[in-house]
Amino acid sequence: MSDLRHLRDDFPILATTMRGHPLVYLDSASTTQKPIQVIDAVSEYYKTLNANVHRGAYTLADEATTAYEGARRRIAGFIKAGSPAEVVFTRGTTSAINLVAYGWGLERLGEGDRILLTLMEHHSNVVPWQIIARHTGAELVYLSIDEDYRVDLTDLESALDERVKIVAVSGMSNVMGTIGPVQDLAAAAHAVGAVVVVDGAQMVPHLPTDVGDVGADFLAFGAHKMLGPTGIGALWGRPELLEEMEPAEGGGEMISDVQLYESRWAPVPHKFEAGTPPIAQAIGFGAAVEYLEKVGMEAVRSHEVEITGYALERLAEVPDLEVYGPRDLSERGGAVSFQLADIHAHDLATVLDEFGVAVRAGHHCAKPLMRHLAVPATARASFYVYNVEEDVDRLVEGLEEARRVFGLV
Ligand code: 7TS
Repeated sequence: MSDLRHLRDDFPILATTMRGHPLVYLDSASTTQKPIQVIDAVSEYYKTLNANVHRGAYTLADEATTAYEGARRRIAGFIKAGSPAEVVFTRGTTSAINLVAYGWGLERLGEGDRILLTLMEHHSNVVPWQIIARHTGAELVYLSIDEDYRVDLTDLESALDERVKIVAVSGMSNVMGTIGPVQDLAAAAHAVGAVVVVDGAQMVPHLPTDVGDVGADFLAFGAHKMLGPTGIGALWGRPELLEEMEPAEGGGEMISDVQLYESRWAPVPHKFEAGTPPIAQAIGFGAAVEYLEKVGMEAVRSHEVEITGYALERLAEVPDLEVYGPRDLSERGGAVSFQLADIHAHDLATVLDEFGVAVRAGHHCAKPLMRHLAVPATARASFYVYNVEEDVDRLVEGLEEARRVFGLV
């Protein structure tokens, strides 16, 4: 296995115990753990640089602004954006998608228009569009999932016509690990004049990302699933679309002039960043990206393929276990959902917790997908750079113990 084991020393939490066992953290699709480099960047900011950005006439405020804008530059570089101005800081993936829904969709959609989604979307790429559809009279249409847990493109031709104004798709499923057919959808969507929004919450942390290759018009992602702090994320947008797009929030920092009855907006990206931004979090996000760049995203991806391959192999040895997700490693990332016989996922997760193994159980904020898979919930193990084969072995031992506890052996 491409060995990233040495990285574990950077993550203080991995040295802790849970229920008397060394922690096996298998919930990185929810949020990743943070390396000391990110923790230090946040705490150094508060110790040495703390001031509000874009307003102070004093040195400390200038330095804070430089650090904040430096983080934006680094994040833009990480996704190969043309310029830092194409990167808008948001509170996370959810608020980045909401920004497009309110800033772009609300103005442009109307009766008879359609928003095309897929059945594997996270609620944060469903509910904002439902709200916008309700405001505008537009309707939602969905592409289904095929029996290999991939987005089913057989209905694409009938689903995608000039009524479709927005195509919103996940770059990687947080439930099944499926990599979304983003490039195919983007090409087809652009052919009918639709705008493409990619939910990159799982994709950007796990796959080397070049926005030029993705082919989307907007890409939403968040820091906390890629080693960074919570409370910060980004929306990348094509510069001409960001210019046209309305701000979804008004307030300080986002204006160039305010009169009694109207205002003019600050240049992009600031017109989308109303109020004091999460400064320390942005700096932590920059540090996370710097860390991932040092590891190298190609190495992140190869490690994920290897550990997911090992997990799928080991899980196949567990009787009564059904795994939901593509088998082909080139089509998937490291979120592995499963169901053990008819045991509820929460009960299973509770037994695994007794062994220090942290997995998520539930609908994973993807209820339409759960209904399609005809399960109320799944248990999910998800991997990141710090996971090692022994973590998978501990998961499998926990599952064997669960089979005993639930009387399956
Ligand atoms: N999109 C996808 C594909 C996600 O996996 C998530 C979070 C989001 C959007 C929303 O991100 P947020 O940071 O704005 O909340 N996914 C999960 C998960 O799988 N378990 O907890 C959060």
